[in-house]
Amino acid sequence: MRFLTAGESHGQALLAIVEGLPAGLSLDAEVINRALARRQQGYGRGERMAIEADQVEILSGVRHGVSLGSPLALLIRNRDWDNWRDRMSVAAPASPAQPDTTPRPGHADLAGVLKYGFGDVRNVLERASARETAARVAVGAVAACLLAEIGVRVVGFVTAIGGVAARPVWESLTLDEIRRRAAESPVGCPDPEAEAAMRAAIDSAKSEGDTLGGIIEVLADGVPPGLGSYVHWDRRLDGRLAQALISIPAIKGVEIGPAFANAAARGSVVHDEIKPGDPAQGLRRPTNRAGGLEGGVTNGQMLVLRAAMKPISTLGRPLASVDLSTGAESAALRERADVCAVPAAAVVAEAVVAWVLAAAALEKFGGDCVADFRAAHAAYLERLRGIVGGA
Ligand code: EPS
Repeated sequence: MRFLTAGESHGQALLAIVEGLPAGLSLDAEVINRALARRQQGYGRGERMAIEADQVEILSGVRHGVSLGSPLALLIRNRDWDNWRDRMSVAAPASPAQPDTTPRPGHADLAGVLKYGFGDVRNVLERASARETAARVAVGAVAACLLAEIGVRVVGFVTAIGGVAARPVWESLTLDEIRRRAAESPVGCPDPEAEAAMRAAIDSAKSEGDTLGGIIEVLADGVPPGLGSYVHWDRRLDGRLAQALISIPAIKGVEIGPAFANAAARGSVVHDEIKPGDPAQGLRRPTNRAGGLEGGVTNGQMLVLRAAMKPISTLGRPLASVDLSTGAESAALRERADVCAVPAAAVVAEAVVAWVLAAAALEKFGGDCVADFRAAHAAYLERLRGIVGGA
């Protein structure tokens, strides 16, 4: 299963094409729209989100609410396109707008103009924009539908904004409860006590023309052991998950389980002992410090991933830059932008993890149609039940 996206931030639309989705999967645009709406929310978002009301149009691959096994084409129109028809026109305009020539430190601006030979930073920032993540959320919502067929659930939420960290209240909650709390929180965080301090940090950054990053956690339960493989570097699921997470704009670090704390501890208190007794496998793991992955393969434990997001690079009080048209020092370009998009990035992180897990599950269980996929999954779990003492 694979997908591609297309679209510029202020172009006509975003488009995603998903290939390899099995036939027989119930798909409802409203399920995708709910994920899109979650991504649009979050304290600290800018004015753009008041313009957009992201809705998916399923153009192909579904008939009568059920996937056909043919390519799925998903379209999300940009409402803001109406305000950008001239500046973003496909055909050459009669009188072109002034180019943007002062790249923002931290954005793709400078690297992009150097790489592609552009004289206008806009040619870079339109595609480098995090607007593209709306398409990934739509694709991730489809992946989550496939995962639900085998009882896998994924949830992403915020654990820190700026320097404000939440208490780990979610450790005693079900994934559904975490999801509910995160969805109700304006900062996407299941700890209501941290919320006020996070909002205050965002307000303070905004009033000073500044921006904030934060930390996201993604959990997945119901993940069967055996997704991914240790046989080649590019089949290791830890690597694939880290790549997917770090490909989200502004994500700069990924952690699997408490990886950085583990690095400071001894092996005897890091590795999860194996004990007899779980009804599903005959084995159980009293701890989960591996974050659900050993040897690049899922081990049947809860998947625990964290991602660090840097502060957004478009600042109200811009940093120093150079005007590429003159070579003179100049403040970096100032665009309308978000102060903090960590809550939105948590929804994106959930989507990309769902995608990687769905793709890995499809590799493991195969199937041109969902019934085959489910049957292979059930047969596999049945084999695992007899594994202890049977080998
Ligand atoms: C973004 C800049 C802002 C964000 C945008 C990402 O957009 P605009 O320049 O139109 O105000 O709102 O994010 C989205 C549009 C979105 O849907 O998440 C950037 O420069 O990356």
